[in-house]
Amino acid sequence: MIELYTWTTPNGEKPIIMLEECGMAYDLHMVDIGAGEQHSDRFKGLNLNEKIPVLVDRSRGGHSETIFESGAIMIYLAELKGQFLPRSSPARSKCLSWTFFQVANTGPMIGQYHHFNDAADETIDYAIKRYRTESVRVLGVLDKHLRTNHWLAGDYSIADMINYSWARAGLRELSGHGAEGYDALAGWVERIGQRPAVRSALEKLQDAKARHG
Ligand SMILES: N[C@@H](CCC(=O)N[C@@H](CS)C(=O)NCC(=O)O)C(=O)O
Repeated sequence: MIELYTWTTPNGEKPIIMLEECGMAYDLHMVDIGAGEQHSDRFKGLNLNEKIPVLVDRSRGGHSETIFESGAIMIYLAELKGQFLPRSSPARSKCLSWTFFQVANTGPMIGQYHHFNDAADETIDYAIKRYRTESVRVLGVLDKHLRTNHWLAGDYSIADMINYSWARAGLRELSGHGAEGYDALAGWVERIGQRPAVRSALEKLQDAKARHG
């Protein structure tokens, strides 16, 4: 059985979207990061970095696999199922380029912008401006690519799934602060959000959050 440890954040949404897209069975374990559950000894045993998401695959016969970092989880599932990641390059390397673009750019930049703009206990104008400018820029890179591409890397793939949640959050947070007019990106976010697997993933996550004690 696959076990997913996650929460209702952009990084937490990615693997459940993939699991739903692949039609896989899984157990959902909610880790309330607002309440600090990621710092428990039990969770540290799964990810020393104390961050969600983590996937544990106990369906491998005699041993189990524990995978942290959302990019690694997406690639693991894609290879396990033989879906949503082309087997050979150039299609594979294109898909991996846009996958790694997400974990290296939109996640850290928008995440830091959100921290300095909304959560920090002191206002540091330089940090807010720096992360806002970079967030708007990397969203602009996605928008530019999507003006001439229906999906990020050929067919719908892990590159689209992994970029979706941060792009959706980024457009919401940065419209009116430089990310307005990204119509191609907004259209792509809308297309992904309408997919039955994506809707089901996000609903299941919210339901599990509501049930989490
Ligand atoms: N690079 C990691 C980032 C994971 C991450 O930042 N997770 C956040 C939630 S979106 C978290 O667990 N934060 C809790 C904390 O920092 O204490 C990935 O892609 O999996």
